[in-house]
Amino acid sequence: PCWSSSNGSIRNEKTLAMIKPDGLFGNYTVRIKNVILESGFIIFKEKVVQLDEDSAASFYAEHSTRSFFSSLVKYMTSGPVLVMVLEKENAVADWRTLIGPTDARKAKISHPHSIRALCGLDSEKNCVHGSDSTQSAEREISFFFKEVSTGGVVTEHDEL
Ligand code: IDP
Repeated sequence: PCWSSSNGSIRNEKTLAMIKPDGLFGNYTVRIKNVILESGFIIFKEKVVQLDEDSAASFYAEHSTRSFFSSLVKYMTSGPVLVMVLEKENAVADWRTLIGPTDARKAKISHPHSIRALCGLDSEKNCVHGSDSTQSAEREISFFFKEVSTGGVVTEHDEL
């Protein structure tokens, strides 16, 4: 079952958030985590990962034909990333809203309080990632955390 509240949103939805190498190198982790916690998310799981070329390419497989793909893989493997499973009502959409538009230059103008406006540089180096749909969240969470269940079903050790 999906656990819906009265307004139809999914309670305890999960999404995948990532602080990309520029975010970690720039020491933005604490500020980003404060935004996460102040916005009512639970950090359900987290770990630091160094992606290799194959895993970065696989994570961004949907962009494999784009001109920026090899540059993206190089960026994503340039240092460690911090991946987090965030949980709250409407986690997917709310985390996307908090991070702001893909192009950090545009974010600084149109969404000055977004995380990408805070720590991103341009359309590639935008310091954070967020799943763009519940389907992506499911794929991306199991990409990094095989043990986490994402469906609306509450499993034995999923919740307190
Ligand atoms: P999103 O991260 O906001 O969902 P996507 O279009 O899914 O944006 O792109 C994935 C990642 O690929 C972006 O976060 C960014 O790092 C990189 N990227 C997207 N568009 C461009 C571009 O036009 N040039 C260079 N890198 C890009």
